[in-house]
Amino acid sequence: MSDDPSISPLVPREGWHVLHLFYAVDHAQWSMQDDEERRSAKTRLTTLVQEIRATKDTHLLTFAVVTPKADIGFMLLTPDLQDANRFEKQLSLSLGPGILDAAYSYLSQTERSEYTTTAEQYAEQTLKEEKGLEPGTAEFDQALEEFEERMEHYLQHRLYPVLPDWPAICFYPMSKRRQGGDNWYSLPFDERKRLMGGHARTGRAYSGRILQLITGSTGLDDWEWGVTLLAKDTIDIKSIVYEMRFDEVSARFGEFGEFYIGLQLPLAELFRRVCL
Ligand code: 76R
Repeated sequence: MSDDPSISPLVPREGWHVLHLFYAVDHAQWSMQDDEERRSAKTRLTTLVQEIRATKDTHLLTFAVVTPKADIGFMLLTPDLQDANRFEKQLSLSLGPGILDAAYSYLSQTERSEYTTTAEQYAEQTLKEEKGLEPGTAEFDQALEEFEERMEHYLQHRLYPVLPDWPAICFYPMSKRRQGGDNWYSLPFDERKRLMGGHARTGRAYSGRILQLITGSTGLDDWEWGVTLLAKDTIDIKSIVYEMRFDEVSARFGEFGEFYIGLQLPLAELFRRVCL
């Protein structure tokens, strides 16, 4: 909620706003603060993080960025863009002016995908054609029921995700190519759908090892999607991204921005980690 009641919330018809924020710590500025100032700065950030996390339908991941591309990262998911904007300004200033320098940021929204597999497609292509199961048999019905349950969960997760505290977080922005014969947006829907089907198959093999969240950013930021991957082992991040490069949809159409790797940490450890 905004402090000024005349400012209306800006909540999308469905889904949430998502901000990825990456900051570098200005250690020269920080070293000029005395112990008392440093303590109160850290308390301010800690209190702010608690306040953000106490906001309805709002999640905030805090992580240390590996490599000097940045030091501290936040991933904020919240319905109202007014809140997202307010929290983002507060986070930037929380340790005092000039301490956190923006290194990279990304605005996107959670979204459904128009290529999600339907139960009919799964029944036809996967159960009948690939697995050779007969409709009406117990095996077929059970497999279809499992699929429907999984998809309900998957759709809910895409729009209203609750992300686990798995240690490794990978973020990168991406777009689909729009060049000559490889213009994703000039392909007919059926062709795009077929290509995305192959992509989903590769992705599903990482179930339980990779938690992926694809958020849309056309019109909101410089690329078309933000890709967030959570993992317990960085090998799974490396191998899913590698394997997908062979997938026709990534091989022909994928264009990628910078990659950021972070480690989710509680704030007290995060402060120690980045030497604050
Ligand atoms: O089962 C289904 O039908 C859902 C399938 C699915 C869609 C629609 C899916 C599954 N993704 C979808 C959409 Mn994905 N994804 C990426 C990347 O690095 C790269 O090459 C690409 C980055 C990864 C790593 C990944 C992982 N996916 C999308 C879209 C949006 C396209 C659109 O809507 O126009 C993008 C940009 C994208 C990119 N994908 C999966 C994964 C994984 C792990 C899965 C399986 C999820 C699961 O079933 O649990």
